[in-house]
Amino acid sequence: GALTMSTRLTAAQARLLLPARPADAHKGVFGKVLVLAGSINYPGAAVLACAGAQRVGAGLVTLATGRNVLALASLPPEVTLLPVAEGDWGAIGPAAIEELADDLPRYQALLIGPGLGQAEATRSLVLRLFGLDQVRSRTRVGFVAVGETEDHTPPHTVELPPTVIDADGLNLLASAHGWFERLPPERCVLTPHPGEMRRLLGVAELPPDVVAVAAEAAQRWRQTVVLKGATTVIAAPDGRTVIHDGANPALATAGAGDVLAGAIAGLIAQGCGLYDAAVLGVYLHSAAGAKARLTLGDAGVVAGDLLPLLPQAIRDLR
Ligand code: NPW
Ligand code: AMP
Ligand code: MG
Repeated sequence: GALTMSTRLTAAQARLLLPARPADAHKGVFGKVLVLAGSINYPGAAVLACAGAQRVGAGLVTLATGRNVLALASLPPEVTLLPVAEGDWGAIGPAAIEELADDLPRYQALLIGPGLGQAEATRSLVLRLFGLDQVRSRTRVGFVAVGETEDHTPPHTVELPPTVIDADGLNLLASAHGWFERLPPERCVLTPHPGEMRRLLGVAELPPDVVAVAAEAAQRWRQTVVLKGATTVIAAPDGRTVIHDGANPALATAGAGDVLAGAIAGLIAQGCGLYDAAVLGVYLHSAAGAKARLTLGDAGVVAGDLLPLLPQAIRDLR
């Protein structure tokens, strides 16, 4: 179908967004990322997201996840750990908010969602982080307030750093009525694939004009939106949009989105604005995918193959 007019993402545009890399800098200059991700079912998504942030140049990446998930995840040794309390079946639960809240101000970027799962305990934590624990559920029968059923601890107000929300972070948000009214405005990047976008919008099917879908959502939600696919649209709350046409079957593989979410968070930690980080992250991720396709081919590339290619994509852009 026809798409609303939008500019196409170019290398020249992406180049202008690269964060500076002063030779005499120390790691603190390049920012700290906290990744809240992973579950017993999906430890790998947390690993890929952390590595994505490292490989675009973040100074330090910390993974916050359940203690048992840590045992399953084969993390790069450079990733530091914030083990948090687990509820049933290893799901991260609301008790983790105490452990997280104390630590959050140290980070320049937060990523919530890759592989988190959708356990009730994790839902309770994520909604509480966004101050949504007192609103009504949109999916459950009878519209029961979340806080009424799960626990009776008082609501928390947590100051979040600039935050990338992906995967189950999006699915859990979508389960709360009026979720976008509670997010701090212009503070988040949402990175849905079409399935997650349907859940956020509460629709069975997306209209074919993905540019309009992303642009309207970004303005209504007052957040940066990355609507992913063979064609990816990045939209800002102020109405800016850019399309990236990077159709590449090598990228149609599990975990590719987890790497992208980490990369965007890693760029935010280095001082990129939210929209700029989203645009540059999509560009670098796609460039790494193109390199993987050149060297390995159309089939059999795995998301982990993208990781060492991200630094090369940055080098090529300079
Ligand atoms: P359909 O088939 O069209 O109705 P889910 P997930 C749709 C983690 N992972 N175009 C499509 O729906 C993630 O981080 C962990 C059109 C499809 O069936 C999450 O936390 C990994 N439709 C969790 O798993 C590696 C599209 O969405 C449905 C579309 C679940 O995430 C894998 C699938 O989406 C994964 O990243 C497109 N381009 N893309 C690990 N190794 O630990 C998707 N859809 O149900 O949200 O499941 O994306 O796999
Ligand atoms: P996710 O579905 O969350 O794992 O995200 C998949 C990532 O891979 C997104 O960044 C998509 O844009 C990208 N991707 C998936 N399939 C393709 C494709 N055929 N061409 C280009 N990019 C793709
Ligand atoms: Mg995903």
